[in-house]
Amino acid sequence: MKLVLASRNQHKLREMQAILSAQGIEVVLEGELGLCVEVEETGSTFAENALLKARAVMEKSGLPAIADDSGLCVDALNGAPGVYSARYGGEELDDVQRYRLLLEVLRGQTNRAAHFTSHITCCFPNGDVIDAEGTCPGTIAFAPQGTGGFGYDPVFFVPKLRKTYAQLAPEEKAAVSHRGKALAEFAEKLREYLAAQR
Ligand code: ITT
Repeated sequence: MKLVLASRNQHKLREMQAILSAQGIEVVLEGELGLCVEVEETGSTFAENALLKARAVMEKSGLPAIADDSGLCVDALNGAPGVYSARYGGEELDDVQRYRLLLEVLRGQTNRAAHFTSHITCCFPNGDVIDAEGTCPGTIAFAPQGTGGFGYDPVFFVPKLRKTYAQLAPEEKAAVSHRGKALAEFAEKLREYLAAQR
């Protein structure tokens, strides 16, 4: 089965492909189909934004579309940046500037607890929707470590592995990450959904 990913984020595509291809699911970016759907992420939750993205691309392509809305929630910041993680500090910042800003804002803060959340939504042309969500607890490191991944990976420390996301190999990240957990739940629900249609 082929799913169109409602995203421009190549890193998300790679993480999704690595997990879903093992289930026989092909994921292609909307851009590969010549689509560039502008979606205003106006929701106040990851679930609302994932639905907005997946529905818009499903309607435009006429194909089943999947979206991930995700972000980093920091306890000492009352859950911020949360759904604003991609825009934290302003649209003009790059990933490195964004995590440096976070480190600066948390300077002197001893409560470093945080978690990542990923909400996955898949919309089908017949109106059916499958949802899944995963979280990963961690802490915000005092300095960046590692070069892998994207976004806040160098500053998100996973205590049980004693490494940041950016220090993990892709398959290690997938085994513990918010997106890995959400995609595992999604793959299971999709299997059940497809089996029920036979
Ligand atoms: P699309 O909306 O086009 O899919 P996006 O990057 O804008 O791409 P989101 O709106 O879901 O995606 O924002 C999620 C942001 O949260 C992302 O840009 C990163 O800054 C951060 N993020 C999410 N998952 C992450 C991960 O696994 N590692 C590091 N940062 C992550």
